[in-house]
Amino acid sequence: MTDRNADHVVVVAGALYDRGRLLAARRSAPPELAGRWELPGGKLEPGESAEKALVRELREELGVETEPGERVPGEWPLKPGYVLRVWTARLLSGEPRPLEDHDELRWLARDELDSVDWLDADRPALAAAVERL
Ligand code: 9L3
Ligand code: MG
Repeated sequence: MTDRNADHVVVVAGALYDRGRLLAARRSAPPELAGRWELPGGKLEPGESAEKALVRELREELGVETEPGERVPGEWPLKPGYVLRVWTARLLSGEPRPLEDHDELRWLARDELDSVDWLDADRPALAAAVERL
């Protein structure tokens, strides 16, 4: 897979779960997204597979090792030219810390998923993802 697909930049994000809870991350940048919550992840680099990108992004942003599970069916539009794709991911080692681009992390139980202000694209992505956890 390449970094672009049908002329869209692909952003991969992880529905990272551990012991029945899902990790939500609060963005600290850019200013227009700061304070909103997301499934952590980022842009594919040229020539990188989506799963590799996801593992790399979660390592860079959270300092953890993860194992991608299945792709959550669907694709959600972001800003013009960008689309979001989501994978489930299992925590292998480490305790997530907000190392990059986030200022707070929260493990949410299923009945707490609505307790944070998700980014617009992440809301439907999350709904699709939780059915597969
Ligand atoms: N984005 C939206 N939801 C997400 C992620 C990981 C990213 N779950 C948006 C925010 C940025 C763009 O995608 O506009 C690129 O993300 P990043 O590389 O800044 O994390
Ligand atoms: Mg990111």
